[in-house]
Amino acid sequence: MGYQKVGGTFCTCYAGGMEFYQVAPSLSNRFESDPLLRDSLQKLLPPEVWAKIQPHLRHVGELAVTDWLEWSADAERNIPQHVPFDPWGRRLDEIRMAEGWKKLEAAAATEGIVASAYERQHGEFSRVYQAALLYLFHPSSAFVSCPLAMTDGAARAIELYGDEELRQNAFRHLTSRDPKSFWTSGQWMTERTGGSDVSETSTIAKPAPQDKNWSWQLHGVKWFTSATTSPMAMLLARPEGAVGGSRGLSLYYTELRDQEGRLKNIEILRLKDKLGTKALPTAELQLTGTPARLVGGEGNGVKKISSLFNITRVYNSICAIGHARRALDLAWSYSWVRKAFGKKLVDHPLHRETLESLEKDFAKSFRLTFFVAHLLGRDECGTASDSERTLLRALTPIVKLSTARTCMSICSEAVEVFGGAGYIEDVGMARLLRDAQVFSIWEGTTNVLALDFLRALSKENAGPVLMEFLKDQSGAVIDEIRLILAHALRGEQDELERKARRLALLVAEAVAMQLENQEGS
Ligand code: MFK
Repeated sequence: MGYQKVGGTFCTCYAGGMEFYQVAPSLSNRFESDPLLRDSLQKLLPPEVWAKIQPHLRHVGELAVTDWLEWSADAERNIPQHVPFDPWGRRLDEIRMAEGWKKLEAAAATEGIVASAYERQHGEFSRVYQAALLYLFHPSSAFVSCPLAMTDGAARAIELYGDEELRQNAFRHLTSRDPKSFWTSGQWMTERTGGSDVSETSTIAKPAPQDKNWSWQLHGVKWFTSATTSPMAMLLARPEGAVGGSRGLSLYYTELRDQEGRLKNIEILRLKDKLGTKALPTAELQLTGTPARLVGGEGNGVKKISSLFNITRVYNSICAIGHARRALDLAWSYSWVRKAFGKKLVDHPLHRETLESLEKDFAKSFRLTFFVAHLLGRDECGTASDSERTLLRALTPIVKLSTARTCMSICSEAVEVFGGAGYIEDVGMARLLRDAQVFSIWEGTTNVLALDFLRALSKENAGPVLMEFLKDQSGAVIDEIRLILAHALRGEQDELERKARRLALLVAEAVAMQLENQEGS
């Protein structure tokens, strides 16, 4: 990795026959040096909550540029290895993980990245506190943030749909601060038939009434399963004989390994060779009678698992802004040390203007994300009004899709700030860019989420609530939103769908402007 906490050198080149070394960019405690984070938290939180959480955020900000940076570099260097067989031909299916990865998972438990949301020590502000923790943790986590997202989503699904046994057992593991008892969870939705169109799921659940605890057995192939090293997973399958389409699907819970650590009727077909997120073990799995329990009764599986993926979509947004923040921090730091045309990059008006314009895009994403995190906290603590619940439903796909796009564009610009060095692997910027691409794919692509926003408009009647929230807005953005929404009023569904992506991005822009105005007033 070409950056560290304190400055150093990272590249040799020659100028005018004289050898010289470029100076590496450096990172500092983000909590200390992030005025947007500090100001936003100060405005969002009651003074006593703000005072209480500061020492922890400072501590986490420090870990993110010291130990966690080192451990994530280790996890990126030593990517997961699949060992399918033992030397004597027996099926083993071990996934070997780096020490750095294991330490990061343990640290996530200790710092309460998931637990903080469920302890609800700060009431409706607990999700804001958690968002700040995750924002600081993610960029130095080698994507341990991904299993954490699914862990949190699984905890929420169990909270809403789980029986007493799941609440007493799995839920406690998922929300534990003790690394020894902390469990991460997988979320297995994607199949060969598609990642977006989940209704095509072909995994079958067969009844196994002889086993009271595990009264179903699963058969099928799960094509992408992130975090395959997790002890448990939530997944969709179709009970034998159930109707087709998404209504016939049910939500299941499984624990992957037996007491001896052997997989329970699961074969790991292979680890995926991905564009980025290389430290994260993403596998293709064959389920060969995997024991499972039904969660929340039969049917309506997509509806039930949406309680999980609406959480992972918020995580995706928080991690996307954390990721973009890291790219910007490195770009600024490099601009302060790199000289060209006789002065530092930062002293070139055009260069500075470029970075400042990226900061503006970043700030919009940041405000939108923390606003949604607060809405989520209010919803979970029962303090949200009906309108706020509708706003949360409508803005979850909006924040997810818009932060992903902003993150990708900021990371691309940040690579360019480094010039040729940005294109070189060991500098670390290339990896940031590759990883950024995942945010627009995980948990629903831009278009799928734009259509989910339309679903919120039609099923939850979110349009009037949104327009009420934006009632003070004037200008081109809100005018265009009104024009597109008029297609819905006229029942022009095809035209509405054709413009859904444009609409979603405009809504993100309008809400961010609204939040900025509210902060300023
Ligand atoms: C660092 C951050 C890490 C983040 C985690 C990374 C993990 C990555 C792993 C993955 O990427 S897993 C794969 C993720 N896959 C997706 O997110 C699926 C994307 N596709 C969709 O979201 C589709 O829109 C969807 C599968 C939901 C379409 O399903 P259907 O069944 O064809 O849609 P339908 O019939 O409209 O909805 C069924 C029910 O669910 C309806 O309720 P009712 O039964 O009451 O009518 C919908 O209202 C409800 N529903 C759908 N989406 C919802 C929702 N309810 C609430 N919120 C939503 N978002």
